[in-house]
Amino acid sequence: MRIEVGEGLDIVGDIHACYDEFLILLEKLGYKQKDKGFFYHPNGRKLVSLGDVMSRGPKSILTMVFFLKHVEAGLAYMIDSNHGWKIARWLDGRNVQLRHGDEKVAEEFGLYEKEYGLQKTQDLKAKLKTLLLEAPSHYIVTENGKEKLVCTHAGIKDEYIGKENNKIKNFCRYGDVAGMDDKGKPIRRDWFEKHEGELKIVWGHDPKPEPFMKNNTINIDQGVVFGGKLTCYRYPEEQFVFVEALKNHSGKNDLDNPLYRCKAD
Ligand SMILES: [Mn+2]
Repeated sequence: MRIEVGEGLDIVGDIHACYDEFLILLEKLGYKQKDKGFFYHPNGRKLVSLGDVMSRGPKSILTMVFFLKHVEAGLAYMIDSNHGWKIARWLDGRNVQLRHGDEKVAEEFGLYEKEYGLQKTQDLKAKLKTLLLEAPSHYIVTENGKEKLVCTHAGIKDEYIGKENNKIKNFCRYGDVAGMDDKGKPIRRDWFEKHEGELKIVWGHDPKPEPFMKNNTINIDQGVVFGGKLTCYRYPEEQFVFVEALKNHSGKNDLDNPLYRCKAD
């Protein structure tokens, strides 16, 4: 779970199947498409996805296949996440309820199978299942071997950094959830209040209108699927690059839209 910063990392927040916005982001960041659909950065930079690349939005399969290819080729890293874990279990044939936009992934696979046939669909599902099940709960970014930055999906406790077990995986997928409120929304505890020290933590999952910084933590999920924007945090430059959503893809509006709730707050 350690990555040397190398020629630089482009850390991308929750894409949620907004593949068109993601391609615009890659262009803005200077990535060039070369042979067989691979995207390379001329300076050798690499991509890090904070997870939730699929579900809710329109192009889950294309986005997952992008990371399948680029992770296999050593050009990108992808972290475990709540939707990723749900889809992994679904692909594994386990009995899970697909909702909160995960049902859109199943719909896409239905269309994919009609177009490409059962065998090709099963092959792809098996590869994506492995990718998602093997994704780590977090990465530690090092510079000349020194730990500088942690990338995770929904949060992490300081004492979990560098370790991996089921409890830690769940915390990183969902954050510090204290149950559900009477409307069925998760009650989130602010794990970042307890973060101490020099190590910077970059996370997503909880959409906020702008990057949110507290105690050396940065949230870079700006809710592109809800009509917000897709965020990249470049390291070591510590710069943000944004792509505005082409539309609100989520089907949610007004009070159901988490971005709207943030703005109203
Ligand atoms: Mn999430």
